[in-house]
Amino acid sequence: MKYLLLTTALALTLSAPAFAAGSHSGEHGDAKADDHAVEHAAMMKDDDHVEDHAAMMMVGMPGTAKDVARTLDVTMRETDDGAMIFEPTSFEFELGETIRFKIRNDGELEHEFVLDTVEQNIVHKAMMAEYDMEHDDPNSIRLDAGAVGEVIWTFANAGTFEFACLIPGHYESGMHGPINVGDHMAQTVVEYSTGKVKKIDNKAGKVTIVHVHGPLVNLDMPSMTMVFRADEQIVAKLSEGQDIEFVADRVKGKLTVTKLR
Ligand SMILES: [Cu+2]
Repeated sequence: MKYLLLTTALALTLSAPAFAAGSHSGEHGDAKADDHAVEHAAMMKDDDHVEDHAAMMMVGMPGTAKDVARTLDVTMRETDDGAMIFEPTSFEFELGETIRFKIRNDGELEHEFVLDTVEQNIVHKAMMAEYDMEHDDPNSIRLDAGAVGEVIWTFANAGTFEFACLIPGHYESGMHGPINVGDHMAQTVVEYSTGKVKKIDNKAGKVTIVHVHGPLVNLDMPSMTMVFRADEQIVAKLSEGQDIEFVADRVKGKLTVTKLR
């Protein structure tokens, strides 16, 4: 055990030769000094971790007012049948979006609004059950009955997160909901399908495209040979045999090429 601690201390200190020299003659005393070195190193590491945690979390980071893209009203209250709820019950955001949550406690009890991962909410909930602690971090706000407040938050990571009230018993009574942060840029990229122009019918404004590949996500169709409508401007850019990247959509009920690149 002592040897293990000594090894760790050596790895962390610049005065390694001095420790190594002393360890033969006065093993006991040196080992104690090393214990301190290790403890101190561990404490320093914890402090750093806390600072990182405050600035950037999985759920994102504190936002600034000038970046706010949307302001959303959130209410917290108890219901007649004994539940405790947030309204709305879920959120959808785009990656990088900064949201101003205007939160109102319409209930008769104290409530809080905390943004975090599901896992971290579980951890903090357990801590609150044990210590009756009160959070005061940028990702949360606690409000007395009738009070209003706001949290400005930037959702910097894609994924599924959670808003919750971690006051003992409240989460279990219904005070939590999912936050989905999507990667909109990725969706824009996959919108385009590829294919080869087989036939153009100028008069009818029709284009036959073969080897249609890619998602055509908005139409939910597999790749195949398909006939599309296209307006004059689109048709003018097409020639038979041409490989194209395009977006198709339903226009007046007909599959229509709406974008080319
Ligand atoms: Cu609550």
